[in-house]
Amino acid sequence: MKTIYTPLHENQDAPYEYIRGRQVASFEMPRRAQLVLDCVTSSALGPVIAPIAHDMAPILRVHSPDFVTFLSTFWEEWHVENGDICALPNTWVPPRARRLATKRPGAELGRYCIDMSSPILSGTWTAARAAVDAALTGADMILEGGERAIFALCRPPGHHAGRDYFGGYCFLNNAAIAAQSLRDSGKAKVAVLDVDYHHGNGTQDIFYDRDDVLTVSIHADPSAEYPYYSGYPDETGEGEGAGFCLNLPLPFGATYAQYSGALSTAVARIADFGADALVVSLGVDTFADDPISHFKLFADDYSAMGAAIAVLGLPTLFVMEGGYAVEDIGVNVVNVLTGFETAVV
Ligand code: Q9C
Ligand code: ZN
Repeated sequence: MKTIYTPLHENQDAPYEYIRGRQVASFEMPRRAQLVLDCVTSSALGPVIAPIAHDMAPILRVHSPDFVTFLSTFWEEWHVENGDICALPNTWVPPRARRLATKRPGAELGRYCIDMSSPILSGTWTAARAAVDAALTGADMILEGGERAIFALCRPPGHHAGRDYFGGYCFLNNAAIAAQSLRDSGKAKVAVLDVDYHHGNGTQDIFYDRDDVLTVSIHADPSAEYPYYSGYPDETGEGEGAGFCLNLPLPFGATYAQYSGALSTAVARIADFGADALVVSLGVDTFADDPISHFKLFADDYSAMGAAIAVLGLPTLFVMEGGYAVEDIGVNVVNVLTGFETAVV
């Protein structure tokens, strides 16, 4: 399996985030992707390839023009007012606000940002664009190269970013943009399987009214865990998309014994859907030692996870999402990918 990687992700290097009112060192950091790369390189997985630059068109198939304009121009305006300090909102749009447009970049932040874990820095746009390029290059290789599976080693992650908002360390939704690109290039039905510990709220939101992209997410019960306001089993899609969204929340403390049951349900739904291609939002923050999460998966469980996904027999694009036990995420990610490859018949 080929891995798509570029060091441009290092341009997103957040100095801090806020958890329970306290400023703490950011859990989402460049070293994450560097260590995953090291494990890929020292494994027998396959070659590492640089992404090909894509234009804005595939991004605008998923994100709104005003949001994309904001993300791509914001730093310049903020920097004039505030210098090199990273940008976090201190004001959010209240319910029933009568006016959205303002003259201040700080106020614009509160319109598009959903939390305080995702500061915008001078390099954020460069890094977010590079992550999209990695995911799109992977999608291209599946379409044109006839590859069975590709690993897009993306950073910053993407699954919390919606059509017109960012947060949860995510700016552009790499997996959703890749899924849409697969659709636009001829795959009639695409499934997104999100195994990150957190609900893939952005991906769900983007495809919620669509019957051509099935979204399935296995995650911590959102009544107790970020992103809180979505990820419940009664969210099943709307309009044309009714029945094409599946949420499988699990309680804190879930082990692979519980997780594998949800994964079987997810795989069965994707098979029943008749997907022509699969995008896996691959977070390994389900790991027992993850510093911000509460599941209990271990290294070997990730091999089993990869094998369970391979059973679908689909062209599969793995897109890196979360995972914050930095020293362990490389092994866990490579175990998923190797488990997948070993199981392929
Ligand atoms: N105690 C990803 O894994 N902070 N994002 C939550 C709750 C945001 C995680 C704090 C976590 C975002 C891609
Ligand atoms: Zn996560």
